[in-house]
Amino acid sequence: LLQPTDGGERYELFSPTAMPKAGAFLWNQRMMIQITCRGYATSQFMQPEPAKYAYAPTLEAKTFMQPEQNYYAHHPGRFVYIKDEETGSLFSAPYEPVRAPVDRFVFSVGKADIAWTVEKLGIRVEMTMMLPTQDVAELWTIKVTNLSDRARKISVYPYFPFGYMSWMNQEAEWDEKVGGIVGSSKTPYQKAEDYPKTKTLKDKTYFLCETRPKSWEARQKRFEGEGGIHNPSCIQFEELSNSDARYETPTAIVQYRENLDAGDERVYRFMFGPALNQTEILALRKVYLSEDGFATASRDYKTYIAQGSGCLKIETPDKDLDNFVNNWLARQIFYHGDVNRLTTDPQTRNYLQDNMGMSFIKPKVARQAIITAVTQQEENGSMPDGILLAEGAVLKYINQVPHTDHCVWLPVALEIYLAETGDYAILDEEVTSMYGDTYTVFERFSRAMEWLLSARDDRGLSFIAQGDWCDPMNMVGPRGIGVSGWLTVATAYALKLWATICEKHGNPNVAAHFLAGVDEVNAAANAHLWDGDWFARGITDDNVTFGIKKDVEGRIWLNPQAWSILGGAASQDQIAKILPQVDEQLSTPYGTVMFAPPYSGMREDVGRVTQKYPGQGENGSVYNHAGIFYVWSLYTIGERDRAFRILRQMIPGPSEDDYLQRGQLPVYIPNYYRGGWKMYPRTAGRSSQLFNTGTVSWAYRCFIEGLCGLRGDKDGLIINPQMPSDWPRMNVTRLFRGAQFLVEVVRGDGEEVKIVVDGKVLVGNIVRDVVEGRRYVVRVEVPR
Ligand code: CEZ
Repeated sequence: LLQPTDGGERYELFSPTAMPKAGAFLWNQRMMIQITCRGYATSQFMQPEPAKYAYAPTLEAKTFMQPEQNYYAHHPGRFVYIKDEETGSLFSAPYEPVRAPVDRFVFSVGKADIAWTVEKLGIRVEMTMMLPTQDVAELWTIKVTNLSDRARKISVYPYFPFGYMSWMNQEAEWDEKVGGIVGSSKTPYQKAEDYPKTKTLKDKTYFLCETRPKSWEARQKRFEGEGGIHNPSCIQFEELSNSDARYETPTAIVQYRENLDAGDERVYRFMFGPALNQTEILALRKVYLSEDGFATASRDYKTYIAQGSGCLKIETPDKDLDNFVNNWLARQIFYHGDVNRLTTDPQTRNYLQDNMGMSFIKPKVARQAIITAVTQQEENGSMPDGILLAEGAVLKYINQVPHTDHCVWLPVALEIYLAETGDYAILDEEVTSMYGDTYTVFERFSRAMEWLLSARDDRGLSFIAQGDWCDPMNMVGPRGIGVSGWLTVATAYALKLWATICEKHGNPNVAAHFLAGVDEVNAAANAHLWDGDWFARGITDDNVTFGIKKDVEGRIWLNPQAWSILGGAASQDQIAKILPQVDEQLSTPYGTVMFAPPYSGMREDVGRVTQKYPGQGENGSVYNHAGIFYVWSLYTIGERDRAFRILRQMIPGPSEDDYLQRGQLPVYIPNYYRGGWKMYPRTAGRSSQLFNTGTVSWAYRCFIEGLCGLRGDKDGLIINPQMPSDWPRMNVTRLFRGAQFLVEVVRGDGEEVKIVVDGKVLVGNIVRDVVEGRRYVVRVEVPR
């Protein structure tokens, strides 16, 4: 079904039908594309707001990626039809639109390219897609080989549908000057004041051919004729009709007619993307559309992707795990942190968490993000719902709904950054905000923590307004009374982290002040939210506590448990009660669900989350972001086996059944897998296929600081591996502050952990004064 190749550099899938939605993604700072094994693609680019250049055949609302995206015959995609001119037989690569069973199929996902090999009728088609590092363009190579032992006559038809570009104005035709089909449109708008903005939008889509084709077609209807997309009428003729599209759905399809001797091959190159005008298209063509141009772009892009290789390589008894951690996880973090999910107003919590992951990859980026975030701190110390990253950007969609948790993520992100870099100097930097007030970073953080302390009710519980981490929990506190159980215990965690940083920065008084706050908040949580065996999720505007034993739906939620462990609200005794409840009520073979049972219908005092499909999204799925908080909390209390089990479940595989059920390749962690394991076993475990998720920064930290136990501190590197109890050994290479740590963890005979660094027994478990450029050889013996 599938396997890693090239030492884990690539993953190959051998069926277009077993996991039809399985796909992969590529990105650069201005665009991204997700493409399935069958050839369907979803892409967007920034100008500066997200826009498309290949559209659905009907008008699409402005959504970008949907969970479990459904694909239909006319979904945008990138395809090649192959016709045997002697017999008239037809197939297409990668698989759509013809859907003819092929003799051989390989979908090969690389870090810097995505490729297919498809064989049928004695013809091999190899398709490869990559992106340039700077420009918005897809670079496609299509190679066709005659595998049979006789001469063949075939036609090759690359087909890159443009879709319904605009209801105001759209057309397409072959443009001799640029050497390709160009679709032109006007982005629809209605308000006169929007006109100036639309003038500079890239409303053209180009499909450029390095080699001049024999014929072309730009009119979708004409191309398909009565045969339809699976067997287009136009392809039955000797040539395409060279017909333009005049306010008709535009498309791009071209024909190459070839006589191939046995073993002969042809290589074609194409470019696909958006542009403002012909000049821009010509410039792009000049730079890229040649063998050399592609080779240079490929080298550059590989270098770009390699910047996201991360700081950890592991060798454990679990080879599939090694593969994911060593090859794919850091890449996904790099995507998040380098392009901020391609939005101009990332949610503040996402922005901070995505960048906290960058602490392990490109710490300078993380540093800058922390500064950028506090530059947008409100005058009262709170944080806005989104961080504006482009000129003219505004808060949109979910960022117009008031959420009260954003300050929490400041110390969470900062702590990781400081642990990794030791750069406490950041705290003394002065930052003038967009409102004109000036404070040091230290002061800004303290102000944010004060705000968290202030945003509580008489009982000492944190107000929720229209949401906390859980975006769609919008009706618990719209009247300004309801409180969040999670945010309360999370406030304690944030204050605790901040107090620890204050301490290390030499501000014991401030630390003491916030530690007193921690105690106060935790006491309030215990007084009002402890339900006997776990913490409640919140209390509504009408003073109804929920997420408790007597609830039939939404009975126990993961987040309050995880964060009460982290923040200290949960005592040892309470933790001993919580963990088995989570095991029993929330565990599934695909991970730990974020609450159970899922809601079957609207609960008006909880909100939109209860209206999502049971087991989907926030309504009780295996929401990996919530799961990973729990994993981290388990590592902080030494629950190594529980932690590892849940961490491992975030990665698809390694059994074939598991892959089929999740339907996803192990090249990223998705935001959720379907829950409802007892209710709907058929769909449980199914991947959302969404690779935007705050999970990955935490997952990396769980591997580095939890499993491998190689966590930075102000003075050096703390060594505290937490191997699952059935592993005999593991080897780890960890880059840390410019030094390299080669760590071997084995089971020793002693009762205590023994650490030997460069042949000398280490007293304590911290390697101090780490020297840049040095290599440390560490051997850790852990008890059996
Ligand atoms: O978005 C995520 C957010 O990006 O949902 C998380 C939240 O913490 C992240 O910041 C949990 O709510 O609006 C919706 O209903 C969507 O479900 C989004 O909230 C959700 C999507 O999963 C994003 O892919």
